[in-house]
Amino acid sequence: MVATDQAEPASNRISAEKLVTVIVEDVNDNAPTFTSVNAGLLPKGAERGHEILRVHAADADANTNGLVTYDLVSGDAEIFSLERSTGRLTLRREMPSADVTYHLSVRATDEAVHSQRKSTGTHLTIISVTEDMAGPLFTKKLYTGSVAENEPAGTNVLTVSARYTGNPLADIEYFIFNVTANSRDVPLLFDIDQESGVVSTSAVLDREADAEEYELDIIAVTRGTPTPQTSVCKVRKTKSESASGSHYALIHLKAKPYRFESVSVSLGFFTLLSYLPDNIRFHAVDPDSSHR
Ligand SMILES: [Ca+2]
Ligand SMILES: [Ca+2]
Repeated sequence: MVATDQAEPASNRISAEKLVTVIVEDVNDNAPTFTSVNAGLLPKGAERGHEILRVHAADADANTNGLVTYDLVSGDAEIFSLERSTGRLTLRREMPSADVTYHLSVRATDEAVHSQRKSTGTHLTIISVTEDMAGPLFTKKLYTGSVAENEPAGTNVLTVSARYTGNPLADIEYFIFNVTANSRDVPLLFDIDQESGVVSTSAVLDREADAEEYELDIIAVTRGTPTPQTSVCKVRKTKSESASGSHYALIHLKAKPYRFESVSVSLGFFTLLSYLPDNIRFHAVDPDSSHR
């Protein structure tokens, strides 16, 4: 820093120099943002301590301003335990029967000084599943959708749809309960509309930064019927490149032959699930890559 007097003429001015160190302190201007799925499966007979899912929220601030902890705000705290620092949601006690769907509210809060603390809430649906029933079918064995790379979050990719022949009018709801890339859990990059089954992006898909392959597991839950089922969709995003420079990525969703597992939900909101592991698959083709 230099201070100069305003003497005239300017050649008579005298100045003094001082070295000043400026410390920029982080302001807590970001609230945590959830990046984990908002549905989990609870298998019949799950034991005490069983991990259902891990909630995770990102916070872009530095140090304690970006350090996130988790709380279970409402919903059966006597059954579920949410580990404050890790976000692990586990069972507090053994679950002999699988007949309920639970709705939980959780909150992520950063560790900024109390007056500047920011938090975000989300809802979780925990769906009990067993392996002794069959249920509805997805309406197609092959779903195909496309989304351009760098499209904004919220771009529709495709729609999944299941019907229960026992009650074709039954309402079915859809949840994403698992997202993996190369067999590892990754942040949720897709949303599903609970009622319409429309799968959309929840972030900008960037081929260069993202994994080559994603798998997305979707469960369908039917209301108002006694027979439950579940279903799984696989998202696969593969690299390829073209000289066209058109920056376009296609995502195809493919269904494998159905394999039923699961499920009974007799109490609570939902009464029917359908479960089709390895059922559906996305392929993404990016003309930025040279080969298909
Ligand atoms: Ca923060
Ligand atoms: Ca900040």
